[in-house]
Amino acid sequence: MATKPPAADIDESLVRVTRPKKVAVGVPAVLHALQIANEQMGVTRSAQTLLRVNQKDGFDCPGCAWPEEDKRHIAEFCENGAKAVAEEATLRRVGPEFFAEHSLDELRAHDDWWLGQQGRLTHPMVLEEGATHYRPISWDDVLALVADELRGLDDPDQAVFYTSGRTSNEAAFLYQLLVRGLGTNNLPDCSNMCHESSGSALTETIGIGKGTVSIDDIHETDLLIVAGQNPGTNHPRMLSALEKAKQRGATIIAVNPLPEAGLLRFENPQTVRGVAFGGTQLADGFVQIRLGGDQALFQAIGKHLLEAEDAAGGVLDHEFIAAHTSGFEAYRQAMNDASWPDLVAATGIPEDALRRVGEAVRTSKATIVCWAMGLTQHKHSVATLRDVVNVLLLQGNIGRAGAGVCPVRGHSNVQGDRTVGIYEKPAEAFLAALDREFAFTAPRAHGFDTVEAIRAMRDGRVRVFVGMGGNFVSATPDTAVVEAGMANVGLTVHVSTKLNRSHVVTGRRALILPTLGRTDRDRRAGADGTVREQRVTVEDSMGAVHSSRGRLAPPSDDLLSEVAIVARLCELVFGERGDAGAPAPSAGTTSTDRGLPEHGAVEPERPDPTGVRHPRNVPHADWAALESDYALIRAHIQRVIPGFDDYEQRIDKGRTLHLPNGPRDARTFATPDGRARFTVNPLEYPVIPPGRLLLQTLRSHDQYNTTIYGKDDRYRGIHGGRRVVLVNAHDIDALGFAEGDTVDLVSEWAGPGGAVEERRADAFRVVAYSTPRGNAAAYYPETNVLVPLDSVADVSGTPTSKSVVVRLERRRDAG
Ligand SMILES: Nc1nc2c(c(=O)[nH]1)N[C@H]1C(S)=C(S)[C@@H](COP(=O)(O)OP(=O)(O)OC[C@H]3O[C@@H](n4cnc5c(=O)[nH]c(N)nc54)[C@H](O)[C@@H]3O)O[C@H]1N2
Ligand SMILES: Nc1nc2c(c(=O)[nH]1)N[C@H]1C(S)=C(S)[C@@H](COP(=O)(O)OP(=O)(O)OC[C@H]3O[C@@H](n4cnc5c(=O)[nH]c(N)nc54)[C@H](O)[C@@H]3O)O[C@H]1N2
Ligand SMILES: [Mo]
Repeated sequence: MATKPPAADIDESLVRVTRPKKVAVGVPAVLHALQIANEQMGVTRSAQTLLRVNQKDGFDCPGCAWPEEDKRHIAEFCENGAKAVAEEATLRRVGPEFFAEHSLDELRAHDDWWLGQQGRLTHPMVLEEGATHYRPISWDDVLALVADELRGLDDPDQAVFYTSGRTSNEAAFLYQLLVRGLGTNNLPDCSNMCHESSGSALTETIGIGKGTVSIDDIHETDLLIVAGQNPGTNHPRMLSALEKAKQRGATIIAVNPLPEAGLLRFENPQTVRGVAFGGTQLADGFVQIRLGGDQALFQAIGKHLLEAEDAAGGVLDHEFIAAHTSGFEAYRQAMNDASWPDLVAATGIPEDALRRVGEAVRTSKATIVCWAMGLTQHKHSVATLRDVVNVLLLQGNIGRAGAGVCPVRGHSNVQGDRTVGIYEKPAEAFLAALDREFAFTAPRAHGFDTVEAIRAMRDGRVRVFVGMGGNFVSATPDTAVVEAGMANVGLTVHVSTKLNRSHVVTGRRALILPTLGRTDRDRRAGADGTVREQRVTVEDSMGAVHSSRGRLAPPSDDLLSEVAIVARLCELVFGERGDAGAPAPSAGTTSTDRGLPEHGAVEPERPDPTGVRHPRNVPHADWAALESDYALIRAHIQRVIPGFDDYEQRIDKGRTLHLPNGPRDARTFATPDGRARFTVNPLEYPVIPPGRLLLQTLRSHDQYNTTIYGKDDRYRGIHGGRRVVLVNAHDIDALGFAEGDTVDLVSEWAGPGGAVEERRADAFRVVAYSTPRGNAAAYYPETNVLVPLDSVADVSGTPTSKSVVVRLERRRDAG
């Protein structure tokens, strides 16, 4: 069974543990990246490729969503960006012979690392019901099969369309149009498991679900709080920006249960100084907070600021509060009532230390709070982030230089995908614009997010699952439930670059549609036969959109881009220009009988802008033209989504299009009362039952989400294995274990009826590590099996991957 750890990975006696590193990056990092790149790509291709990352005429690094600096280094890449590129630009191939050689059962027995190591997918493949092996299939046949299946649904809500955040704006926009044209908003995405809590909290409080700072603000700030984020591993280019801020006199405070290397000291491989003089000390303060204690920390800061204001004044920005906010008095009252002992209990930080953080904020002229998964993957994440906003509003730290909120996104285009419509709860204004542009009526009912999609799969309500990138089976919580749910689906379809677990844990029938990645050259032939090289666009974590163009020969001539795959599906499902495709309706059948969408009160015939009359409620566009010229897709985006005026010109020659951001640009807030909102959020924090630990599931230095590059976690001193659990030495002792013991992790979750459900992950080696008492850490995705499907954040529905109650159990078979 796929949920069992593959045998090759389980001998954790092989793991070596050394002292964690205090310095991030530097020469060893560059050497390690080059070694991986050379293994995967060879020396010449490595040099060619790495020099093009994030250059103005090059491709956007698929690694993370941290923005590029305006002045780019010759090699604007980091160790982990280089690994992400090497993973994609590898010379290894997974073609029909590979699938003939390896049965599904055999592939299932391998771990994610092995699957990913096999190379790039090169041919469309089909797994027929009951078959033991995938076999090759032509593009025409495979796309016809998908289109038939989609048109044959009784109800479009029986299909689920997942997106992972590497998909370009162009592909994502077309994809959401396909989905809405079918008649559903079932568009779950990786964001649901990632920054959804940020989007929820920021939209409610400041009226936009995005951050409000630019890279210049980071450089110019006075105080940076980096909470719940490990940039040394996950956003290494951010360290250069932190270094610059630091050199200009900023104070940096790291808030984390773990002393992460990159936050403590940084050697910049791109400056001689960085390497020669032992690096810059980045964080001035390290708050070793308990898991889930951040809401309390920000309440403590707010309380401290309000007390200081009462004592001597001069702390709050009264003008800003009066002109731009609402709800201040209620917030002030709530902080007045907050109790220091509670705030201390929740954070594990003494009152005087909490007040010192408060003082740093009080005396700061401009403050930015950056965060990532440590703040978004808890039950009370939305409340926590509302309290972050409260603190910033007190001093007017939104919409001025060097100040603001900075959720640091993960996938390189996850923010762009949401901007162009990958969302299960689309806004009415967006849908109305879509309706006008494509002469149809998009469905209004909300669709499934990731967790709801899994529930529907579990309950047998999903007939077709499409994954636009990503690795749904491994990335989602409650692996056993997801695997069983997948098996309930009639057809699973994955548009992918690399082999992963979702290709081997499938629906009754399964398809693999191989596609181009960021680094691949994308040439499309137009109607006139001329072949043009295409570019795509992506949006970084700070709302800056720029173009990306791959330059490498694709892994096979037989690959279609994501855009081409979706455009062809649109044509097959909706017909050329939206008027052919399906057989003409015979008398007496409704569009639903024919498996065609029927939603809302749609007129049976509606004119389209070209004057042609169309019988059905489907979007109308020249799909073939869109496939052969992506600029035409951008023209549609420009007409549907505000802020993309002159899209084409503004991304030309490596230029950047900065999307409008009301709070940042003009202190305008698109909330119901037009003001930024102070909110009152009752304090929450996890209470750990006796004899149990609270487990966070996190990334090692050698992985990109479910893609495992290797089995080391260099900065944390773990080598040669991933099944380790990091525990405070006193807890190891108190629980009756010893360092090096092998244990099972058993999660405990009180289900709906109150009965405690248990989930088990086998064979982890216990490692003593600096983490607060009661807290533990282990790697994702091996531990996803422990995260209960119903354990999600309030409001945002994000799985609580940083907050899983576990007990350690000695392995029964251990000697
Ligand atoms: N190389 C590489 N780069 C990546 C990725 C990758 O896998 N590899 N993934 C990409 C993606 S999709 C994302 S979303 C980002 C993820 O970037 P991160 O959020 O940095 O990723 P995690 O490894 O989940 O790390 C969570 C951090 O928060 C801390 N933390 C956990 N719980 C708490 C808490 O309750 N409070 C506080 N204050 N801290 C806490 C952890 O100790 C850890 O340092 O990185 C992106 N970039
Ligand atoms: N327990 C736990 N679970 C988590 C998290 C956690 O911290 N803890 N983090 C969550 C987070 S933040 C995220 S973002 C999700 C990530 O969830 P996903 O985005 O679903 O997972 P990835 O591992 O990033 O997906 C990798 C796969 O994407 C495909 N791929 C790569 N590049 C491309 C491309 O350009 N096009 C296409 N079509 N396919 C491509 C490859 O086939 C590769 O195998 O996981 C979440 N799950
Ligand atoms: Mo993410």
